[in-house]
Amino acid sequence: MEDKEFPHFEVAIVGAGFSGLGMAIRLKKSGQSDFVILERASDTGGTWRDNSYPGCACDIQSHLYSFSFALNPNWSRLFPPQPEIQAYLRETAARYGVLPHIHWNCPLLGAAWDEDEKNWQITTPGGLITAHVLVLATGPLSEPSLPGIPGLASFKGKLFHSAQWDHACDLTGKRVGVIGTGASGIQFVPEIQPQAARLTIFQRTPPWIVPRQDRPIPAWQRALYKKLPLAQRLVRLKIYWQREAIGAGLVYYNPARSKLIAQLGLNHLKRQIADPALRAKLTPNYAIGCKRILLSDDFYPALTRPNVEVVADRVAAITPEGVRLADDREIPLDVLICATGFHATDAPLFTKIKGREGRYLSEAWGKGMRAYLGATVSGFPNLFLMIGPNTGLGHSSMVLMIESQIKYIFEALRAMKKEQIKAIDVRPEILEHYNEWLQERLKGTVWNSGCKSWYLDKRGQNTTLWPGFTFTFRRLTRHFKADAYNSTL
Ligand code: NA7
Repeated sequence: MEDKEFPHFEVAIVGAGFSGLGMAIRLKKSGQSDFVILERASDTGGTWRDNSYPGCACDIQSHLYSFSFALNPNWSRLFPPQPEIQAYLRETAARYGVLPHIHWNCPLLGAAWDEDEKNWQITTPGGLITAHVLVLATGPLSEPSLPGIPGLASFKGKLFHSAQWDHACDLTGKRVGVIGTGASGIQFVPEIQPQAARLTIFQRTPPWIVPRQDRPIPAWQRALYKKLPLAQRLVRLKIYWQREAIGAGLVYYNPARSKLIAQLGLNHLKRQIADPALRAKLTPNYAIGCKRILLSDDFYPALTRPNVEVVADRVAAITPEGVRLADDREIPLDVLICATGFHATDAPLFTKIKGREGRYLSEAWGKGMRAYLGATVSGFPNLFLMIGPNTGLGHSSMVLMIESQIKYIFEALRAMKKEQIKAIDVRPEILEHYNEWLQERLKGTVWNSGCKSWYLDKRGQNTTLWPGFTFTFRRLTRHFKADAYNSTL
């Protein structure tokens, strides 16, 4: 196949969320314009576009949840609400001139490595394009996961996932069911509770919840940050180190210390829930931090309202009328909302990326996701992943990890250009060794302390989180490690 028949780009980035836009901005800032962004939707923002449920906000403080090169003095609250994050991303993309590079409504349907041409052949609804380098900036929280409960499809009422919120669905006076009490569920429950006639929360595992203590950022502070950006940088730095300190507690798991920290959550629960039976239902029985620690001041109070019931019994089936519990109790519903998370370790996209010798990413990851520095996979030349395996954080802003990856990928591209390298492919033994090191380090962390969470794949392997500080990852990714790769000139 002659690639000159098709539009060709030096770099194709898939996804216009935080990481894809950040990568594109880096290229643009260096004067490069031979790149395209393939975006499946019609707006920027990625997960911050899709998750538009009521009350959606980030649980990392605003000042740390932005690019280091584009601080935003206008954040209205300590924790940024979803519409502000989305607006920030849109404005930043526009400011740096990357919007014209975006092909909208253009999902990647498939990508195959062409060994002869040393290119990626990328199939889109608009036809084939080729790119020397493919960057998957699709994020781990982009494919909503519906629960595999029998009968889900038979439900006759309205059913939707929290990441695909049906804003046309008026919940006023309705019998509403919510499956899931993770980060998403606990944010929208207090928002919809006043509207619903009855609200039933189906909880499988109680989360650890600690006070959120969110508040508006006063106008004078915003004015100060605008006038004196250094002031905002100092606040950011303070938050950064506070969060790294929390990270130490998660990475170096110590059961005795963990029990002390858990007291924060138990006190919060005790303060907000007076009913001992409800409190017992909501008390977690695993180490704090093993699943993501949630921040909320209004979830527990919402559960005490007369129109709310927390059901901790197992859901046996979904029926056309509602939910049937394991003890045969039927709960009739008009609306069922699944706040059941994402395909973080088994995204359908993995079955669409075909590397050397016709091997799909899903096959290469048959025993679990792995990528050198979360970015490169053996047998997939010139492919870079952003927020790839084991780059997630349990304690701080993902933007920090994204910026480290941007730097690494940018350095790689620069080295390839300088040395006139056509293809780089991470050496299998390097990837193997790196992954062994990661898994060894993860053994001592709270995430591997015995609970089930989305951080673990179906084999129970932690393939999502970075077992350390953000500055360690930054140090490791500061320079492109050419020696770790087989290069084709
Ligand atoms: P999460 O954190 O993955 O939470 C999903 C919730 O849904 C959690 O309470 C799950 O219970 C529950 N769940 C999932 N599947 C089922 C089934 N089959 N039956 C009953 N309950 C189920 O997703 P979120 O969207 O809340 O948050 C995702 C991340 O986004 C979050 O961590 C932040 O980093 C941002 P479980 O605890 O597994 O028993």
